[in-house]
This record gives sequence, C-alpha cells and structure tokens, in this order.
Amino acid sequence: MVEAIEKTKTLNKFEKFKAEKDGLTVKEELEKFAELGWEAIDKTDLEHRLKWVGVFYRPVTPGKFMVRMRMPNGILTSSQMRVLAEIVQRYGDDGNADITTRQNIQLRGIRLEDVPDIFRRFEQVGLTSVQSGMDNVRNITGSPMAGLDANELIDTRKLVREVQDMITNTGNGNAQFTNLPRKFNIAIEGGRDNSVHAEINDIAFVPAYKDGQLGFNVVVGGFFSAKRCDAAIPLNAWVPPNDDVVDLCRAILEVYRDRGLRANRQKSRLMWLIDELGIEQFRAIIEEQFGRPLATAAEDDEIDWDKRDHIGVYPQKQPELNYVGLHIPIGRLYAEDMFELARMAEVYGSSEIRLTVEQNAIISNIPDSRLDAFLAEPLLERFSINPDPLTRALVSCTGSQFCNFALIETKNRALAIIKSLEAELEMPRPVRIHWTGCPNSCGQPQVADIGLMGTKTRKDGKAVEGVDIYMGGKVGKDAQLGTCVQKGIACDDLLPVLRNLLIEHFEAKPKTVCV
Ligand code: SRM
Ligand code: SF4
Repeated sequence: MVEAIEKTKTLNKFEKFKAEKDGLTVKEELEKFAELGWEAIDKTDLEHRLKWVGVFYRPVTPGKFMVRMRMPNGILTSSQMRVLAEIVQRYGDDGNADITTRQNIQLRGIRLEDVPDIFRRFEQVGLTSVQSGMDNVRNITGSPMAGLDANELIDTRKLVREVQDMITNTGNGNAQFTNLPRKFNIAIEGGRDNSVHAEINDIAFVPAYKDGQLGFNVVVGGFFSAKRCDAAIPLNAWVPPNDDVVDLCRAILEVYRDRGLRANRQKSRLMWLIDELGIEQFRAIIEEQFGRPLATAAEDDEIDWDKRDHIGVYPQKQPELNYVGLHIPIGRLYAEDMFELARMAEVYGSSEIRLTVEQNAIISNIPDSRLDAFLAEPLLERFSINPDPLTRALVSCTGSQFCNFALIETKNRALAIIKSLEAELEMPRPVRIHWTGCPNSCGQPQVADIGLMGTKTRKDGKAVEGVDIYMGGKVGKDAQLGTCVQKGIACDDLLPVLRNLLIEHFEAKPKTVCV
C-alpha cells in the first residue's frame, strides 16, 4: 500500500487521473453526460477522458466538440461519408470536417447531447472514433493506393484493419491498450514510395525481401513533440505480411505499456524508452514478449521511389479502371462537399473514398468510359485534379480556429499566402509547404520542403503571431527530417521571406507583369 502511494507520488497529473478512472469508462456514461450537459460534467471527464472515445472538448469553441474518427488505411465508403456529412450538416455554420495528416477525418461543431445518437449512427455503418485521442494508438496509416497500384508490393488494407481491431477490440474499446504512457502512431507501407511517412511513426512496417520472401522491415521510435523530434530507427527485425504484424504490434504495445516512462510526460514517447534500454535490449525484450524468435532485418527495404501525391488521374492495376485524386484545399470539407464526394464515388466509382496524409481525397475504380463525365463534375472546379504547384502541396494543421495549443492561425492564412505567392511566381514544380500552429508539429513541418511552425514573436514592440522556418525535409526514399533555419518571422512579414526562399532554393521565377 505504502509502495503504491509512493509510486503515485512520482506520477504526472495525467497518470494520476488515468489511474483513478480509465478513460474508456466514459463510454458507458455518454447518455448521462448528454442529459447533464457539458457544463455540468466532471472537468477531467470533459477535458481529457472523453478523448478516449474520440470526443474532444474545444476550449476555443465551448460547447462545440470535435470528434476524431478512425479510418484504417484512410479508406471509407460513400455510406460512411454520407453519415458523417449528415452529422456535420446538422450544425449549420458550426459544422465542418477536416481531413487530417493521418489519413483521417475530424468532425466539428458537435454537441455533447447528440453524441449517443451519433455513436449509434457510426455503429450502423461500421465507423468508430474509439481510442483516437490522448494516450492511445492513433489512426493507422497505409498506402492510399493499397490494392490499386500496379507497382504495389503488399496490399496493406487487411493488415491495417487487423491491427486496428486488435487494439480497439473491433471498435468496441479495449482496456488492454487504453493506458499507454503517451500517444502512439503506427504505419504500414505496402508501396514503393513511403506514402505514410514511415520515419515519423512509433512503429512502421516497410516492404522488404528476406531470403526471397516479401515482408516488412520494422522501424521504431519515430516521433515529433515540442521537446524533441526523431526519425524512427531500425528494430533489426523482419516479419512476413501475416499475423506476425499484428502480434509484433501487440508485443511492442505491451512492452511500451508496461515499461514505458510515465514520470515526465515530455519524455514518455516510445523513443525515450528505447534510449533508456538501448535498441538491442529493447529488441530482446520485444522478442521475448513476441514469444518466438524475430528474424533479423532484410539488408535493404524496397522504398525506392519519390513520394507521390496522387492528385490527378491514374490507371489502376485493374484493367480499364482509374483512380482520381482531388486536391482538397487545407483538407477542409463542408457537408455539401461530403455529400458530393459520396455521390460521385457511387455514380462513377465503387462507392469508395480514400484519404491521404496530405489531407486530400481519392475516388477509386472509375471505368475509362466514365472518366470524362467524372472530370466534368462541378466539384472538381474547387477540388481540382490539377491545382497550381504551391497549392497542390500545401498542408496545414488545425491552428487557432479550433485548437487551444495554437500560437497562430494556420489554415486560412496558409491559403491566403499561397494565393499571393502564386500570383507573383512561376513555379516549375510543387514545393511542399507545411504549416503547424505550435511546436507539437501536427502539420509535420519537419517533413516539408519549407515547414512553418507557429510561434510568438515581437514586431514594433508588440507580441505578434510568427513562424520558425524549417527546411530540408525529404520524403519518400531516403526520407530525412528538416531543421529550423530561421526563427521568429512575423506572419505579416512572411510573404517576401517565402518568395525569396522559393526563388533561391526552388527555381521560382517572378511572373512578368503586363502593363
Ligand atoms: Fe496532433 C495534439 C490535431 C497529427 C503531434 N493534435 C493535438 C490536439 C489533439 C491538441 C488538442 O487537444 O487541441 C490537436 C487537435 C486540434 C483540433 O481541434 O483539430 C491535434 N494532430 C492534429 C491533426 C488534426 C492535425 C491536422 O490538421 O491534420 C492530426 C490528427 C491526426 C489523426 O487523425 O489522428 C494530428 N499530431 C499529429 C501528428 C502528425 C502525424 O501523426 O503524422 C503529430 C506529430 C507526430 C507524432 O505524434 O509523433 C502530432 N498532436 C501532436 C502532439 C505532440 C505529441 C508529443 O509527443 O508531444 C500533441 C500534443 C500532445 O499530445 O500532448 C498533439
Ligand atoms: Fe494544435 Fe499545435 Fe497540433 Fe496545430 S500543431 S493542431 S496548433 S496542437
């Protein structure tokens, strides 16, 4: 008993409230919360535990919640999209949805009193938002072309689903994995272009041949946080593309759950545990938990392409079928867009919609004979298949419109600045510009050609919104993280700074102005 009290003393406040009451228990209390109203419920339940079922209290818009879904491999059906559209439509101007940097969807404007009904509707169409926030495993990413790409090595759809089902008990919630030391990211890549940013996940599987057999090399510990950012390192393990993937994820999660560092929340991600143990001992412990010998890694992996953005029209491996990637500016969707995407997926494709980590959408399985009609749809005027080069590669996190961690407004500003730059510059190719509203790095500035991280700076003696600039991020094969090259540029002064960077480093040319 004394020992237990001593142990609690060293725990941070998050660990204490998790020990008092597991986050997942709020699942059984949703009807009660709906009746009580958000202002009357326990503060820790409101601000933290509800995230265990994917419901996020937004201090910026009190009473209007965000719901973060799970979209394994970034794939959903038109019926699922329609249900999500109906949900946000109910909230008028408050309601919208964002495609996230983890191939996922977040709904906005949600009232707590509607959550039980919303969850019933999710269940009817096979959707879940369980364990999508706080100390849980986030949406599991996979190649958005899984099953469509002629050059694909492994179709990851089933594996991603199986790993999600293991972690969430098939969407019902799994108390085995609801008290991790911190958040956790998993990605399973099956293609050649590292479409998932394997290097920034706590566990990533990348295709590799071992003794002639196709499977995955495993890398571990990649993460971003305000304190530290690191690319994943090799576990020196190879697994075949079967149950071993699920079992290895389980083993790593169990080890992380039971041995992960919990005293200082800034040092709780998996990489800190790997540091403490050393990668060799970490591997040995994982192998023991896995319960059988782990094969050593294949010498090379098969990631040998530049990363694709999937925007445009592409033939599938299935004859006479195509997928079309639509550019969704800063990932923002409104109900009418979502209804349209659902309708178009049904009319032209196979009722399937896919999402990318660049916050865009893909409609797949469109026959050659239907392509022209698809491309003439009015939605494509806004969700273009051929956007201007800078717009094309723009990514942005939520920012201060909805996120209370934000130091700056991101999405709307990102769009406005890109428009101005495009008016002034001729770009020979896309430049990946990523905005993130604070050092948490949800918008992944470290993977960008130019990453912009929100900060506060001073201008004319006043505190103003600004950015630190990151450069050198490389994606696809030989991915590497960018680093900070300039600090504290006021957002109002950013346009000329970006213009110069684009001219100096990315072959932009000023447009000739006709007079
Ligand atoms: Fe994130 C916290 C949004 C991807 C690192 N992230 C948050 C919260 C939940 C903070 C909050 O409660 O307000 C943000 C919700 C704002 C809102 O209302 O939307 C938030 N993160 C996002 C999304 C929506 C950004 C986007 O616009 O796409 C992404 C949702 C992904 C998903 O579907 O689950 C999102 N977050 C990421 C990524 C990128 C990735 O996974 O590739 C990262 C960096 C990678 C990583 O985690 O290693 C990321 N988010 C964080 C962190 C820093 C984690 C840390 O270890 O310190 C936080 C803060 C925290 O967890 O304490 C955070
Ligand atoms: Fe919010 Fe910061 Fe994440 Fe942007 S990077 S969504 S501002 S926590």
